[in-house]
Amino acid sequence: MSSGLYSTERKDYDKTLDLTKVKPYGDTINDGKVQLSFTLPVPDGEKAVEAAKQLAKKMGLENPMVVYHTPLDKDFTFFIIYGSLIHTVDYTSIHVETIDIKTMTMEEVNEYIKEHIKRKIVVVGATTGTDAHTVGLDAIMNMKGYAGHYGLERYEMIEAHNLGSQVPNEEFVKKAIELKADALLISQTVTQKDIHIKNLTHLVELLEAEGIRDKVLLICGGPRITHELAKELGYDAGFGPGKYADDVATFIVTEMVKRGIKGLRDIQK
Ligand code: B12
Repeated sequence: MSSGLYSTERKDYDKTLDLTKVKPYGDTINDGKVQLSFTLPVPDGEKAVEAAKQLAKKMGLENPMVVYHTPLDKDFTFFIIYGSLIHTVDYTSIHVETIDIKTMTMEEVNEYIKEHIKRKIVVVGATTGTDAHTVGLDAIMNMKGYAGHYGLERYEMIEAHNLGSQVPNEEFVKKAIELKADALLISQTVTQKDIHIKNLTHLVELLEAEGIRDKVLLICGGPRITHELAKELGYDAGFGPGKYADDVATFIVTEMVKRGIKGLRDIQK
């Protein structure tokens, strides 16, 4: 790579950049400049502004400036604050779990399935629990696709079932067994009070109780989902923004072959 923060070129240009002590950047390297926004449950006014400033200092901002504040109603105030962050991180010591595969095109995935799996694969997806956000899951599954990437319903060798939103975990598991799924796709958008974590964990528990967890690929996605979080929760993979049907399809088919996943075809219910 010849450009970007990591290149020798860039480091020579900016001698003050130390990747063991990285902090935010505004105008000059190491200035620590950040913009922060939050709401306080207090009425708008000078006392509220001072409270926001004190909180920003406690968060590690030097010289915090409240550049915008507005009442949301009589008891709540919204703030935007600028300041310089005092904290740094050691970028060189960071390791994250990522999905390290070269994404195939839809045609390549179909060919791969024909050659290596020799039958159509069954993918069942839903937005589960109380979550009513369907757009993310549709982006992955819908025939029309999203951002120029056709969804799984368009794939010749994939039988894709989109069960929609607000599907209870119990019903999802029942449907997955009925449809003889090979891969399960769960979308979670709402994160308030960590409801997505509880919901995702509950599904894993149900699959384990049915004795079918290891027979399927279990994949989740959504705006707050990372691959690392998904793995922590007992999923095989997690896909967030910027990921599309072809990324998901590639993961499913290569992983099915690599791990010899047979799906739920032989489950009698
Ligand atoms: C549209 C929308 C709605 C619509 C949903 C309509 C529908 N049919 O989906 C409606 C109006 C119903 C709605 C309701 C609510 N919403 Co809303 N909504 C949004 C909004 C504006 C866009 C979400 C969206 O469609 N994104 C586009 C898709 C394509 O992006 P995506 O989901 O990230 O999907 C991508 C990846 O994440 C990934 N992916 C997603 N799912 C999956 C699944 C799998 C298996 C895989 C592999 C990948 C994958 O692939 C996609 C493509 O790259 C967001 C704000 C925003 N701008 O993001 C708020 C937002 C998500 N909503 C929010 C909230 C709070 C709510 C409500 C609770 C509001 C309320 N108090 O009533 C309700 C909840 C209703 C419910 N029971 O779920 C919050 C969530 C905050 C949080 N941390 O939980 C947001 C962020 C708004 C905000 N800033 O407060 N909402």
